[in-house]
Amino acid sequence: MTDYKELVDAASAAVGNATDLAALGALQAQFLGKKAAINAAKKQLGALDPDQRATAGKAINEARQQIEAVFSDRRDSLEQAARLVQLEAERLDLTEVWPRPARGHAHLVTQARDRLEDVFVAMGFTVAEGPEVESAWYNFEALNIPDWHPARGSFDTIFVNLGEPEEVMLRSHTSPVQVRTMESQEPPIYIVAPGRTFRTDAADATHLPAFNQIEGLVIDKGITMGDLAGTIDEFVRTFFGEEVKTRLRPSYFPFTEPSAEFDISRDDGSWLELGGCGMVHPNVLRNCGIDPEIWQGFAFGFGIDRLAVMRYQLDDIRELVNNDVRFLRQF
Ligand code: FA5
Repeated sequence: MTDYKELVDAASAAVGNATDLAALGALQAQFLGKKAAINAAKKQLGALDPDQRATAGKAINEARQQIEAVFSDRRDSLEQAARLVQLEAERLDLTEVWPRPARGHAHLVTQARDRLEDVFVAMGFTVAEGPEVESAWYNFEALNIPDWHPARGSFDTIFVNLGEPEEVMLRSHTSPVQVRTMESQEPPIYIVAPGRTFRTDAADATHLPAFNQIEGLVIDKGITMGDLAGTIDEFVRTFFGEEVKTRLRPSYFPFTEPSAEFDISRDDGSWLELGGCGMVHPNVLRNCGIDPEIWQGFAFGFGIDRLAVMRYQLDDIRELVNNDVRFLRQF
């Protein structure tokens, strides 16, 4: 009877050195395959006495089981290692890229517009809108500017090739939204209407052909010029700071009477024109179906781009549309 312990130890040592499943498979053929020592021993059992055969057979089976157990344990751990390698290889890196690419932000005219809306909404106004392509009725006539009126020329209007000549245009101011609002809402009315406006103006340090205005309109009972002055003063102080002063200067607009231009004070003591304003002309109220004997109101309109230039102390209004990222990033 052969001592099989050596064989089991040899298998165990060899298996311990197998570092992958392929190597283990080769060893398995060597220790448990047809030509393996353990199987050769089995074949020789027939030559033994029945007594010895039983004992030897039992020893061979035990040794075989031990060798199989050695292989099975090793296979388990190699398979587990192979799974980990595969998992690692297939792993998707879902962590964020760091440092993060820089995020964009709203353009400074949009920021100014948003802030203006906030300031007026806090004062009890709602935000209204109107189309950028307008008819002569909304842009001029309803606003008390008939086609013979010299003020029509001062708006440097960009006409659209539609309908009768000079009948359809890109709106030259946000004042048409006054008319649209009064036509569709019953007073009292407290609205602001920011939006894009267009004129044939050539671009220079203080002009753009496409710019932004914000319109304000209040229609209620017993409204006076004092309410207008107070509203403008309140808005300017909220937007620019307590130290900034406002003043109204007599002016002329066909759609307001009396009319004024409003200025804000600058650090050096000079004044900067921000926009126009006045008490809504009775003809405008009538054109919109509102009885001027019962309702009064004021309106104002000013340039948002000019306001941004003032607030951020820019040298040239064209900076706002050059789209130079190095400039825009600063705000
Ligand atoms: C008007 O447009 C009137 N609708 C304002 C108004 C509303 C008066 C309600 C009374 C009652 P004006 O043409 O002055 O007015 O323009 C108003 C403001 O728009 C100017 O003060 C200026 O801030 C801005 N603005 C005008 N043209 C340009 C331009 N080409 N580029 C940039 N801003 C401009």
